Amino acid sequence: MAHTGIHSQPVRSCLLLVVVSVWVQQVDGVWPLPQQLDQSADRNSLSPQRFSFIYGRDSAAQTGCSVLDAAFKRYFSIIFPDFTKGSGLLMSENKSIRYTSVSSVTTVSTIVSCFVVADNLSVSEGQAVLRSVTVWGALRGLESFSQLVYQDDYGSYFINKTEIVDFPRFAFRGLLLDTSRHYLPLHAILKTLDAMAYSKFNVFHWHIVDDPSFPYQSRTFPDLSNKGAFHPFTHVYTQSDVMRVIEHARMRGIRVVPEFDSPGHTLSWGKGQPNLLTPCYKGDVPSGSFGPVDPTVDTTYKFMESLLKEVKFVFPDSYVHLGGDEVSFACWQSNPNVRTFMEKMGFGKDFTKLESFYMESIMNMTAALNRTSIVWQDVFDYRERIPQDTVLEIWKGETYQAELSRMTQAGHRVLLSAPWYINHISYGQDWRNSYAVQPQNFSGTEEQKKLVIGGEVAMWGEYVDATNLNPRLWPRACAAAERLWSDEEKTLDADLAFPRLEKFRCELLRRGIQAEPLFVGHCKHEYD
Ligand code: CP6
Repeated sequence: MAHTGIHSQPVRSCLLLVVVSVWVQQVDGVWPLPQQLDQSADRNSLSPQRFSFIYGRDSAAQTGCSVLDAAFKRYFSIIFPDFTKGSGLLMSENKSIRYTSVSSVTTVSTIVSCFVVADNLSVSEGQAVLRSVTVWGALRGLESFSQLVYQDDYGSYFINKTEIVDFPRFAFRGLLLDTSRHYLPLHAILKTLDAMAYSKFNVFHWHIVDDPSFPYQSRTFPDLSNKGAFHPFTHVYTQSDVMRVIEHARMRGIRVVPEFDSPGHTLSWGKGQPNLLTPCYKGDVPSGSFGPVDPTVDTTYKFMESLLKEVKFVFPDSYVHLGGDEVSFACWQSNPNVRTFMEKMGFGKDFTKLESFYMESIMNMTAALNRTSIVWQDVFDYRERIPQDTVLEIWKGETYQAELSRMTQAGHRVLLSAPWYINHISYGQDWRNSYAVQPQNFSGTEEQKKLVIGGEVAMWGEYVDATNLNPRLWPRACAAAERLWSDEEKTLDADLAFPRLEKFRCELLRRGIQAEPLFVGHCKHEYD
C-alpha cells in the first residue's frame, strides 16, 4: 500500500464488511450502528492463545501493509487486554487455524483480511472474514469486530454468529480540537485520535492557532511561535510533533485538516510577524491595539503565500481550512489607510467586501497550491460567488437549515457543525440533541442533499484543556458519530440507541478513555 494512501483516497471510502460464520450474546452491540447487522444467538468461544488476524490468500494487501499490520496488533490488544504483555507475535502455528480467501477487487486498494477464530468444539466454524475494497474500510471493520467480542463472568471470550454489511452515510466525519485557547499536550491529541477511530470519525480538524496563542512551530516563520505561543519551548507543536499526529491519524484512517484562521482570530500572529495586523486608531493616532490581518498591503499576501506553501508541505491532506469567521470591522474602520484603500477599490463603506477581497485572494493561493479550501460560513454570507469547489462549514446555530439550502443551491459542498458545538454543556442527556440532528432535512432537491458531505463536532477550547477534554468529548461526540455514519431510518429513536451507547461508553472506559456517564448506572468494570 502506498504510504500516502490516505491522502489520495477520496473522502468517500466505501466499505463492504462481511463477517461470516462468526459466532456471539449481545445483539446490536456496535456503535455507530452498522448499515446491516444480523446477529444470531449462536455463541462461539474465542481463545486468545489460538486467535490471530491474517491476510486472505488472494488479498492485495499482505504482511508489510503497515496500516493493517499495526491495526492487527492494536485490535488484538483491545480484544484481549490480558494477553498482550508478552511477545507481539500474534500468529499461531496451530494447525486448526484456517482462513478463507476472497477475491480481490482492485489492485492496490484491495484488502482482504481474515479473522481466525479457533474453537475447540467446531474448528471448522472457527473463522471470520472481513472483506473491504480499501485498507481504510478494513480498519472500520476491525473496529466493528472488536466491539462484537465479549467476556462472560468467568472471563472467557465469546462472539456470536454475525453478518455485517457496512459503509458510511457521510464521507466527512470530523472532530475539531482547538489548541490555541489551551495548549493540548501531544499525548492528549493522540489519545483523542484513538477514541475517534473507535467511533469511526475520519477527519481531525486541527484549529491549531487563534487569538490567544500560536503553538504551531513554523519553519519559515519561527517567531510566530517563539513570540506567539504561551511558551516558546513547552507549549508548541514542533515539526516532529505535527508529523507524529499526522502519522498516528493515518494509521487509524483519519485525515488531518489544519486550520489557519484569518483574517480575524489572528492576534497571536502579530507578536511574531510585525506589520501583519491592522493597527487600530483612536481618532488620528494609533491606539496601540491591533485588529484583523491588514488586507491592504502586499506584504500580507506575500506572508500568507509563504505560510500556505509551508502548510502544504507539512500537511499532506488535500483540504486546508482557511477560517474567515467573525471578523470585527471596527478596527479596519478606524484605520485611515484602510479607509483610503476601501475608496480606491470602490468598496464604499461595506467591509464585507474587504473581507471577501482578502479571502478570495488566499483561496486562490490555496487553489494554486492544489489544495481545496474549507471556510466558515461567513465567507459565503458576505459573497455568494466564491470558487465552486470551496467547502463551506456552517457554525451559526439558529439558521442552519436555511443556510444549508442556500449554500447547496449555489452548488457548494457543505459541512454541518452548528448543531454539534459540544463545548456547550448543560444538565442532563444533551447527547440526545446531537443525535436528533438530521443534516439532510432542509428544503432542496436530491442533488442539493448530496452536497452535504458530512459534519463536524467542535470542541472549542475556552474552557477545555487536557484535564476535562475526554469526559467532555466522550461519549457526547458519539451521538454525532452515529448520525454521520449510520442509516437515518435505523437510528431515529434515541431511546433505542441509549443502551447501546451506555455499553459503548463502558467499552471506552475499558480502553482507557475517560468517558463520562450518560445517566445512573454502572459498568461491568469500573476504572479510576
Ligand atoms: N473561535 C473561532 C471560536 C468560534 C469560532 N471561531 C466560536 C464561536 C461561537 C461559539 C463557539 C466557538 N471560539 N476561531 C466560530 C467558528 Cl458558540
